[in-house]
Amino acid sequence: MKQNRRRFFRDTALAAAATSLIEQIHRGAWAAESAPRPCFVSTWPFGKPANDQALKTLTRGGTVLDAIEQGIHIIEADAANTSVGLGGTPNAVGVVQLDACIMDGIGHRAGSVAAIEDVLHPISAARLVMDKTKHVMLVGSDARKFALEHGLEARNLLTEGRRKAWRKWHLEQASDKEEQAPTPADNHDTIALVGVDSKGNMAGGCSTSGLGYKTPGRVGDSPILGSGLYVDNEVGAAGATGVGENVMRYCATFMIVEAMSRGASPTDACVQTIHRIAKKDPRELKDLHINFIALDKFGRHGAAGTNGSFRYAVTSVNGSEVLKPTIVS
Ligand code: SD4
Repeated sequence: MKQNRRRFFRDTALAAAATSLIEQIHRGAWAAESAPRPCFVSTWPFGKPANDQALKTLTRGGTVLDAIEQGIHIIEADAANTSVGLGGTPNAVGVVQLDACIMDGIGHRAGSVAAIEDVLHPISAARLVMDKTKHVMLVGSDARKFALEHGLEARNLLTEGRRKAWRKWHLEQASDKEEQAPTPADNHDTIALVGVDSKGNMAGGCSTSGLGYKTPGRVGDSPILGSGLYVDNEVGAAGATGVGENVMRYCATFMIVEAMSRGASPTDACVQTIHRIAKKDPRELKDLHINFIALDKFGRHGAAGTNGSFRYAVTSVNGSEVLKPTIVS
């Protein structure tokens, strides 16, 4: 009898230990020691200076949310990038219309603006929506009015270079020439930036002028929570770049974070999501133009995309680097 009881306790203890081990593996807890925190991950090589700024902001005492906002400012103010903020590619009638969102893991808060014009920092407009209103999303001229009333800088974002390129495209449209709109592969460079601080708190942001020469009023995935960006403070965060229509119909970043919550590594979560989308979508993989970054609570990162040219930037105390993601083809 005594022996049976002893065996029972021993077996129960063993089972509990095994369950806890499996849970820890699933939660990625084993990676916690090897992945440095804080860590910032962003889309494309141009995300590197945004990551660097984010880390600097955090080091100087800002929150991970401040770090995301200030990191994205760098790209929004850089006219060299033709798909974000200043110097962004206009829509079909030559107007730069921007989309952005921000998410704070703490409190699961979010703010978003869509089809906003003449505001240099749409990411800050999104943050103001989050911080100063009871709402999550403002759009169009009212979003612009709100942003300017709250002190954001008004700016003509259409640079001469972008205006000329648009004019050329516009004239080609009007003539009998074959359509010369930029192909999806060369006209999307959204910044999605996600980060985790040393305590495991997470935030993310996304900012873009969207697909070049889009129909006026068109809103892409970037300001849509769960599509262009998603953050779950208990699990991780993910961001997207590519053809928004092929992201937002699937709530792709939500899907990625959910996959991580079930134990997938960040890269596997991105790859699984691409396969899941591809299974449903009539397009071929190479025509989907969907690319994702992911970061979990433990500082592990990963990415996958269908564009062979997709790259992502990672920054931690160990330095900044541009990495090749898993290309799904
Ligand atoms: C959009 N997803 O508006 C954005 C464009 C983009 O990299 O990602 N560009 O569809």
